[in-house]
Amino acid sequence: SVLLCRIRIKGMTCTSCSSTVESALQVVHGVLKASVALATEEAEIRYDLKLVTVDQLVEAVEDTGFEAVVIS
Ligand code: 9UX
Repeated sequence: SVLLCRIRIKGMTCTSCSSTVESALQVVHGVLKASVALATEEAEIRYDLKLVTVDQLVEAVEDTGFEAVVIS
């Protein structure tokens, strides 16, 4: 089953930052689509809940060096 997750990401200052986070999310097993908006500091992720957890999505963001807080 596919769900949508929104994560607030703190500390991004340029489009290279947001691209790094977006790419990190896109390669996580179970992620179908991920987009990161610098202006809103938000990631929107479509994922298969049988394959990946929200905690793992948060970890993937934090592994890039930015702070992540689940919004919904
Ligand atoms: Mo460049 Mo964005 O170091 O942090 S990738 S400002």
